[in-house]
Amino acid sequence: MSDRPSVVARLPGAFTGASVLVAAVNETFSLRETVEELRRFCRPEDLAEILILLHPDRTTPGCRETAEALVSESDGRPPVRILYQALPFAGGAYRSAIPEAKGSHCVMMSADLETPPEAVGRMIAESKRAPGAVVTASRWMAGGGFSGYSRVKIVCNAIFQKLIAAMFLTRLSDLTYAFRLFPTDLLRMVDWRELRHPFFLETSIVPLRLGVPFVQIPANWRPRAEGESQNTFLANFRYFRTAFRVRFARRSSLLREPPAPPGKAAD
Ligand SMILES: Nc1nc2c(ncn2[C@@H]2O[C@H](COP(=O)(O)OP(=O)(O)O)[C@@H](O)[C@H]2O)c(=O)[nH]1
Ligand SMILES: [Mg+2]
Repeated sequence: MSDRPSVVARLPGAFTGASVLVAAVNETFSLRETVEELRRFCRPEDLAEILILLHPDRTTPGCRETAEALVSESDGRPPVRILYQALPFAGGAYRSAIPEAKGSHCVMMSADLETPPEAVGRMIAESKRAPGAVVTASRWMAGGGFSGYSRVKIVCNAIFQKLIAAMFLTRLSDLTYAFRLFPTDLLRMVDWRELRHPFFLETSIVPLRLGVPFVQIPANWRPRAEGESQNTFLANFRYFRTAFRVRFARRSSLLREPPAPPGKAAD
């Protein structure tokens, strides 16, 4: 039996506020600009909170100090909080925040300005129109793009996007950009498996397999001006393993165990 109707039926009927999840390891002025631009481009009532996700050991002292300063400068509109990840790596940072988020929706973005904060206001506007949808940013749509990406990387990215889109029968043009808005209930329903960068693919292809609607908006990627990426070129091959696993998984295996019905849990 298909799980599709049950998942879609459990998605929210309204947008009431976004928890913006900003993972950071070695960003200082880029993290500050990210938070300041979020406040500039979003209405305070649309942001439930900004959660800065730090690694307890690997986040640099400068990055932690910037995060602490942003928390103490915040006037509570929206609240800015630091969350130390309980699971490792980039995917683990976002996954650790899922149980904590207070918003009806969560935005996954970076602290290195490769995910332009300007687009978050546009994501929220789309989410108000379609609260049950995932709103995803695309660098391959008109109005979006890559600046400062080598030609070889752009060609590899284009080929990869087309292969995965064909596997999942989707017209979405950017399945790996770590820049999306999700209904929080959806994030809580899925049994996420990836801890590293393939989490950024898993978060597009699992909702696709579950029949969740998507809205795509353009966004411009530009390379970070500070710190280094935590990803390596060879690690990109791990994305194929994720794609095959999710493509051929039973839909029900992509979901967490549903809570036991009342009266069955006590024995
Ligand atoms: N808290 C936390 N953040 C991470 C970790 N790995 C990467 N990030 C952050 O996640 C975002 C995306 O990672 P990045 O290394 O830039 O990957 P790339 O953009 O794919 O090259 C950046 O803001 C990183 O600082 C991690 O292990 N923990
Ligand atoms: Mg980056």
